[in-house]
Amino acid sequence: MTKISIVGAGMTGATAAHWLAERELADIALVDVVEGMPQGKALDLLQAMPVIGKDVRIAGSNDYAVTEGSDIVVITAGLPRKPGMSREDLLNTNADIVKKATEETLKHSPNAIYIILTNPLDTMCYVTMKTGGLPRERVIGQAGILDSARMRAFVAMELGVSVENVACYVLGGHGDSMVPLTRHSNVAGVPLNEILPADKLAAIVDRTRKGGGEIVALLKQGSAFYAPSVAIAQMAEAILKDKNLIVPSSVYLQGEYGLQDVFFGVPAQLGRGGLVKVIEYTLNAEEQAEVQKSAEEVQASVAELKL
Ligand code: TXD
Repeated sequence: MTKISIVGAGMTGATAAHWLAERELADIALVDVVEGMPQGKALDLLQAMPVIGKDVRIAGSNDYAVTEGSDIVVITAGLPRKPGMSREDLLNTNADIVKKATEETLKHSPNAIYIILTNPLDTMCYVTMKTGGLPRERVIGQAGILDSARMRAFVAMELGVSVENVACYVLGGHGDSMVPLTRHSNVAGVPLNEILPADKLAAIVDRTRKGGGEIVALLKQGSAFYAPSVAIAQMAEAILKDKNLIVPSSVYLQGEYGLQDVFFGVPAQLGRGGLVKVIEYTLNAEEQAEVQKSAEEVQASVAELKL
């Protein structure tokens, strides 16, 4: 049976398990350091399966042995942002956690594909790839689906159209310097910059960039978890079903977009082997400059790492 393990059974990890179980994609294992918590959440979710009619085995443990034989490992373990805290503040604490999670899961699932969520996201992807000595195809960061979905939601609300008609593409690091592409984003094929007045569009771009912080400020403890975790489910489904789905993801660049040796949010085609292909848009000078600036922020964060 196909299996997905989730390290970190907190808000995003457990909610991802929920979305995944609903899709009946794979058996699920939850791992966390908090005693009893992954076991309790797994049992609770398992008991929901008869009601929704899904045959999914779900186990929770504080021991990595439960992850044995995973096709996909999702890492959400770490500390979330507190109000006023930047994603970079979390850097070294979370790097140690992600390093351990990578080492331990690889022992039990040497062929797993990794989906990373822990912040600072692009840097944590780098930690997993380096720690595991993994090829770039097997380490993919989740940020872009979320950032793009936020923008899609705002555009749909503004125009009063179905979210299904709105396609948005956000490139860049998962930080406030992310690059929402307004020329490429569209409503039923019409580019956003032709459909929305400049001030409305600028406001949507700004709200998208600060979308994570807006929720952190409202929640007062913890950060967003519904939208980030459904993004994990979409990525896992694309991989397991070999869909070749193109979604914005953080992947390791080797010259694409003029960038080297950095994890960065770009449209990525996902299939059974993980990353199949990076899709390159033609950017104008202004967009390329924004991409460069965002990449420099990610590179600075990696440079601060004590691996
Ligand atoms: O889009 C994105 N990439 C993001 C990322 C969207 C939302 C959240 N984002 C980041 O994911 C966030 O900034 C954090 O770095 C992670 C996890 O966020 P979440 O909201 O799920 O945090 P929780 O609820 O605190 O859950 C984290 C769990 C918690 O249960 C801890 O006990 C556990 O991680 N944890 C560990 N598990 C296993 N092993 C170790 N060492 C460990 N340390 C903490």
